[in-house]
Amino acid sequence: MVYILVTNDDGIHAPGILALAQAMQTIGDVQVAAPSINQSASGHKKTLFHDIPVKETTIGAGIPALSVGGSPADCIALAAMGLRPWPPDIVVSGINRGENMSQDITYSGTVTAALEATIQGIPAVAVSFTKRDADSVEDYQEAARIAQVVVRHVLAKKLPPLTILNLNVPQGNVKGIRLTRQGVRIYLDELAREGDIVRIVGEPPTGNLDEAGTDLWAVENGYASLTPIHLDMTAHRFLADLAAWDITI
Ligand SMILES: [Mn+2]
Repeated sequence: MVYILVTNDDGIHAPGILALAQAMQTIGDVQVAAPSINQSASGHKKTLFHDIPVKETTIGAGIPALSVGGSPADCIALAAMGLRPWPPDIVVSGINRGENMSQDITYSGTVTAALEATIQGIPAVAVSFTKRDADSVEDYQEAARIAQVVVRHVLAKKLPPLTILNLNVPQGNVKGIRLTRQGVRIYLDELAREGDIVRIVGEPPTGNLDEAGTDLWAVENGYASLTPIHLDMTAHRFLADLAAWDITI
């Protein structure tokens, strides 16, 4: 029997994780380990030197779940250390409320939970849903259906070491799926200040939407975007140039 561990960064009470867990139940046994509160944009945080509250609970119709007072990556690390049955056949993270593309992936708890899984040797898929129109209804069903398709392929084919799949599904009628590379984001953050208190505000990020073949381009044009992500962050193309600097000590 296939066993799937589901996590997210929006928190254990978010609608996206319930839609994902229910979709994964059509494939195998499902357990959940997820943050107790919204941990969006927490990055690949490992909680060291602080207590982490954990609580056994359920979501939906009795899906066993661990609520974790820590980061998304903590959820996977703690699961691997014995707080969930281990190992799962796959870790699936999401469905995130909002897209995670390009440089977003270093901020995204949805993606970094998947990265933690591949560090632990488990294949992983991150799933995010683009809600492009603020007034429209959030419907995770199409993203959940597409996640099912991708997960079935991963279970059949496995993934190379330290490699995850990052799936982004646009709102509305999805035209198909495109294999993509990371595009280039443009962040529009602004500073709001009241005395000694500051806040990062501003419009949602945009990016180079015209460069064909990128994640940004695919979602902008109505396709689901599937990007393989590797944890080797070495700038391989720069190594030769760096060698030419002839640094000696
Ligand atoms: Mn989130």
